[in-house]
Amino acid sequence: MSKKIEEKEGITRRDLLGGTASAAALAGVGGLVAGGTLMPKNAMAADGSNHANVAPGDLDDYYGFWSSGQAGELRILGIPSMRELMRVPVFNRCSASGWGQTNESLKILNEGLLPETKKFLENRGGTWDNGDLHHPHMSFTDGTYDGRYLFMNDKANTRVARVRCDVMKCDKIIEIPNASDIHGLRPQKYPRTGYVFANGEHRVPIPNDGSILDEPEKYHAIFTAIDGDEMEVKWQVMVDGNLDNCDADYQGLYAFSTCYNSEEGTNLAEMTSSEQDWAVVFDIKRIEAAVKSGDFKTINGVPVIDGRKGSKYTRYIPVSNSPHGCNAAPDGRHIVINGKLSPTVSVIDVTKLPDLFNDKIKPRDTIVAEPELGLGPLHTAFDNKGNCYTTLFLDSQAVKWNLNKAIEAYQGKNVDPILDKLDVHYQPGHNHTSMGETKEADGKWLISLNKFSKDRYLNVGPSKPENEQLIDITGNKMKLVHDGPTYAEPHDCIIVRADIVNPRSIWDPKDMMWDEARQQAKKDGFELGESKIVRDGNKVRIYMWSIAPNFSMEKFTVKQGDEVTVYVSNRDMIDDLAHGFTIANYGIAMEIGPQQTSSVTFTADRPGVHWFYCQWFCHALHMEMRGRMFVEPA
Ligand code: K7E
Ligand code: CUA
Repeated sequence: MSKKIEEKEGITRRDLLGGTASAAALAGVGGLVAGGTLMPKNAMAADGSNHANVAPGDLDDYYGFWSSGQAGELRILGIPSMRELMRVPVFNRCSASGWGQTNESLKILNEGLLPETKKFLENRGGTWDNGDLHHPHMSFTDGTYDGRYLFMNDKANTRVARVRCDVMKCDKIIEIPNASDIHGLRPQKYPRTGYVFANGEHRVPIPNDGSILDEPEKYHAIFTAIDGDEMEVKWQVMVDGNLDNCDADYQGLYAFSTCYNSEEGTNLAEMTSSEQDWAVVFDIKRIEAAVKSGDFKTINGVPVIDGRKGSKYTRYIPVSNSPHGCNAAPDGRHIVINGKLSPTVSVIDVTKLPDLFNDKIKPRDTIVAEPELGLGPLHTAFDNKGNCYTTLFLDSQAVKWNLNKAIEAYQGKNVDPILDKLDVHYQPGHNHTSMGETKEADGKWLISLNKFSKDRYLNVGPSKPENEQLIDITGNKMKLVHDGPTYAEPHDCIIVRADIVNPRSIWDPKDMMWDEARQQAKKDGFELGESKIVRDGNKVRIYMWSIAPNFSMEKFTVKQGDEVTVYVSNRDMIDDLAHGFTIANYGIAMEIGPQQTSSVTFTADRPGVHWFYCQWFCHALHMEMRGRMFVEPA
């Protein structure tokens, strides 16, 4: 702890705030409260060590954006409190918000699917309702987060999604053609996003039409560049081996992917048989030139460039068997490739890549450090002092090491790059530091996302939560300050300074999210937000509004067999005043945030009286906020 901070130690946060939570008062202490450099006395654990207490009413310093793995959603946490703030449905079906049922969400979920997938889903409800979300990353401008979008992958159904940071809702999902099972995903850091790079992990035959099984040489892995503004695939590169994780440099010139299974095997023994796999480097400028000059094959409407060995568009840098994480250091120069089956990480120097692509040096000449860190290195995070933090899956540890010392050791100097090791509980996968994947890495907090919690919590049965640990990295030694259980299975997260993220509090009633509803109302002769019933053959459109605690209709009548669309426009303008619309015994439920319009379409095939009610608590008379749908028997 620095002297300056010790001088401040006698002051509690409550003293500073005069008993109320106020951002202005916090700003008045020169930011010392932020990020754990000054821990107020009332936030001290019994043993005197820091813990990451954020008092009731106080706001966190960072947003954490969390994946949820096979749960399919994005989660938002406050850091350092680790309070879960929100769940944003993306690839999952959400009962609370109606995601996967409202017309607005179904449009987003379905319009970006490939024709053959749409066909496949025809007899399966028409939409995917599962996904495997591993890697959430924010859009960048000039090497740091810009607060526009979050991008994320779906490993289960080969998709990439985007979440708008102004409302924290998913607005685009696309299925990636030619690739199979999108895993690694990173946005371009410079000059901006720009591209979103996505790895197709599993190798499949192209075309995958059932004519090929046991001819692995006809299987391919595909690296994809998506335009993050348009959410369109711009180009793809076919590579040898498979693709695992990826990252981009800080110059906008290269992208990197780890490859396990350079053997191109189809079973475990084959996939791990050779001593070395590789990292693939993609030369973005050369690839863009190839797209312009036509040096590609169009497959399923996308330019696919041949980046297999010997291609001028890629280079393969040999590293030890089965590397996993791929992390660009905030120094803008080094890329850390994490060994997984090897106890080492390999550090690539991006300034050597032009020579590599011009064949002046050998692939291994780009490696400038290869420290041995411990067993099972999976992912690496960074602070602002040239230090790296790597998860050791098998050792159940976080290891802190110095990049420059590792480079010196590789040059033959007798220095030990390892600075500290900390036990984590247990088996960490990803880790992440505050702002650590940007040039504004600030060295305050490290999160270790541990795959097992075992004995850390009350036993909840054979299914146990994962355990995510918050580690203070402001000192020389890492200090564990918080355990946080999470449900299946956050692979990855990012920690973003709160000032970068500025969502709206209520919707813009003109938002494009429900533009189809707006256009339909116009066709029906009025403005969305009015209360009307429109019959159009056997199609009935019910337009209603809600203002707490009322729906604009106490009842409406349709005929059995009608196709009914209910549009609800929430006309409340009050912060946090969401309504819901549930039709009992019809399986219908959706959320309508302040100034939002949501709609749902269903067949009224059950006659009788069906209460509809508001299921988001909104008013003292919330229970009374209801009405009847009467379905006349045919
Ligand atoms: Cu779990 Cu990033 Cu999918 Cu490593 S990946 S752990
Ligand atoms: Cu409206 Cu509850």
